[in-house]
Amino acid sequence: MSTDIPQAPVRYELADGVATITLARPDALNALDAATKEALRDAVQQAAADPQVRCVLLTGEGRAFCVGQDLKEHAQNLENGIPIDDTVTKHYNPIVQALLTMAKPVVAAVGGVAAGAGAGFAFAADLRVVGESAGFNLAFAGIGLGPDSGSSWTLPRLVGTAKAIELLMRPSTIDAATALDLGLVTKVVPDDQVLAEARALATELAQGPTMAYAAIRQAVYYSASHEIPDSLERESELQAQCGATEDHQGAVRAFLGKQQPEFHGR
Ligand code: T3D
Repeated sequence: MSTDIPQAPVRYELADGVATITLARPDALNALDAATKEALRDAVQQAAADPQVRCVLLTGEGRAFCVGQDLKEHAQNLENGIPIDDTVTKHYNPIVQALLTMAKPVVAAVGGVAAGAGAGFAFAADLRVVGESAGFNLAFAGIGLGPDSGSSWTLPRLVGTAKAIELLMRPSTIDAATALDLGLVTKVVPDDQVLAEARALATELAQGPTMAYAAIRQAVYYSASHEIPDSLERESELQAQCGATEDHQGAVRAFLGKQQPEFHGR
């Protein structure tokens, strides 16, 4: 085998309805250089578009989940006059847009530190399974930047506006136990069980009512920024779509027949 071929910076595996997307630059703590951001953007968009995928599991290889923008590459870009908004528009925004809007659930397995955009990606998941020694660092202001990767949208929804501003203005690594208390994470588990626990959760979700999960994401996010009448109207539209699914109709029959429902995501 040639040693000249660099390892792909992102791996994509589909099994049991779960697309596992793994940031695979462990020696760089999964820092986001251009190749990694492009591969990640393509992977999340592929998962969003593939009807075989009924849940996405996002994780990072090695001792970090992701430390955000690769600052070594970033320094070179600054020297070469490449503007910041180039990567935000080309990479960070489409990645987070896909994570937050795909019509299926997203689980993050956070086995180590998640910083900057890495934290933003984790916050864009519906559920976060986190290792005991993992942590989150809203590192942006530490290098003189404001928030990106959707963290100005997700973080206040997770912890409230005042805490979000504090975490962004005074970045430090919040440990897993504190993150759990703040409501930033779903579950803290021993480090060596993060991936297995997250995979079990993702597999469970992949066997669930996919369109109902999509409706949950869409209704909750919509209602967070709309008045009650509009939110009720949106619930109504989404419920009509769910009500027309085989999954709903089969589950009602199963309930009345005192059987376990089987969901097929349609
Ligand atoms: O255009 C744009 O880029 C805008 C987009 C921005 C999106 C962003 O993500 S901005 C935020 C970028 N990320 C950061 O600022 C995080 C910087 N890192 C840290 O604050 C800390 O390293 C951590 C809190 C993540 C972890 O701390 P700790 O004590 O566990 O590890 P460490 O010793 O600080 O770092 C270990 C090594 O990783 C070290 O290298 P060395 O000394 O062993 O050779 C460190 O330089 C390197 N490293 C950590 N983060 C990055 C990094 N190298 C490149 N890029 C990084 N982001």
